[in-house]
Amino acid sequence: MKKNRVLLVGFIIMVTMSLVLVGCGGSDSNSQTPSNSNQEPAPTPAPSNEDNPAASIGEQVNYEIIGIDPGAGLMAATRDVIEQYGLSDWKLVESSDSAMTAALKRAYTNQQPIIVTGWTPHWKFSSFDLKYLDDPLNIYGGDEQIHTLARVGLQADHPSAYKVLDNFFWEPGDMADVMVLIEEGMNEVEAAADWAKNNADKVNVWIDGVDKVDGDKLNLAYVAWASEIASTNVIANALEQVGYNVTLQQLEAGGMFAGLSGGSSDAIVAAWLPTTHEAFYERFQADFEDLGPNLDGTRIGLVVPAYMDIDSIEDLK
Ligand code: PBE
Repeated sequence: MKKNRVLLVGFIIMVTMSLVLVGCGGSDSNSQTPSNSNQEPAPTPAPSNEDNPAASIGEQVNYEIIGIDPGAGLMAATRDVIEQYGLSDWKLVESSDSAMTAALKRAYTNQQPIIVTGWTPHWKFSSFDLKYLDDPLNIYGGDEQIHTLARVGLQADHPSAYKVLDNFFWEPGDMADVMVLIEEGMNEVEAAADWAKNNADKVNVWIDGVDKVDGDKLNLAYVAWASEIASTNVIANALEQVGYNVTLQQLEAGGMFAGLSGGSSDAIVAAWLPTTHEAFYERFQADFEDLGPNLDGTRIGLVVPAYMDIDSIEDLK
């Protein structure tokens, strides 16, 4: 009995001590809590806005750049920008021209920060006060031109179409006017017809002296970018004035070039050069004829509302 009692006492002492130890441990790990209980939850060591406005812009926009369709040259250039400027925290969100501009419109209406992949000509610059971020590494390239490309053999098969396409040239402001009509709700075919009617002097320069045809079929490929929707519908209108029966085929950027080189489309008026579509141009060069620029003075880059306190891609770091 005595031995058992000693064991029991010993056992009780052991249990008590271990409880005390656990209690100490518990109170130890909690010992910071009382003195901290009036403070905010652990702050992320974020630099203050004054010291580092760029970090704060990253946080404000969730380190997201709102992009467009993944095949666009602008997207390839932006992936390059993220790499070359060391923006590994940043994500390029794939969407489309219409989804990107919808996000831009929403942010702009609420005066919220947003960074998008943008280009000129585009109606968004008519509707919103926007600015390009400086690109000191010049990855987006400077001013560009939009070229008209025809499939090999178009001149022999459809000489009148070839002539009109070769003559096609207009100004960024013309293209923007068509884009604005469409953005304001006009159907794209009607917007092109409206512009062509009000700018008959310009259209006549492309079609005057070209032999008429009688419903010959032509296929033009384009991508669903506001700028290319405008230009492709306008040149289609001009070709229809000469008598062509024109079908427009909407494709991805790569498909547009591939279709041209495979001969399934007759022409495109949507090749942004020398930078944006350089890779496509080089890949398919043997299979199309470059009819030269139809527009001068385009630009691509990162675009933000003018109210944002940021000026350069370097500030995103
Ligand atoms: N864009 C509009 C195209 C060319 C025309 C700038 C979105 C691109 O990035 O491929």
